Amino acid sequence: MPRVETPKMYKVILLNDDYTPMEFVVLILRRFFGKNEDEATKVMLDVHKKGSGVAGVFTLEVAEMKVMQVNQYSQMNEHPLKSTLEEE
Ligand code: TYC
Repeated sequence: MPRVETPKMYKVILLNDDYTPMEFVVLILRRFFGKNEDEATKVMLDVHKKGSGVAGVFTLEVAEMKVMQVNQYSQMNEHPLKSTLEEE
């Protein structure tokens, strides 16, 4: 058992839907997850094809904030895009 506990990490999962424009998902990945255009496009297409995908991995507080930001920003722009948390 290590003496210093490493914090549990959480995946922020993006969910696919039929209506959110691809460019908007790319924008989300750049704005909130620090991805460049190429990385963001790759993750977006992965989600589009497989139904869900990992936008990033964070400690609980940070992951919760990212999920809120994604869901709020999508709602504000009237897109159904949703994200959720999953323990790593
Ligand atoms: N499926 C969407 C489309 O065809 C694009 C999309 C990708 C939406 C990823 C959400 O998390 C998502 N416009």
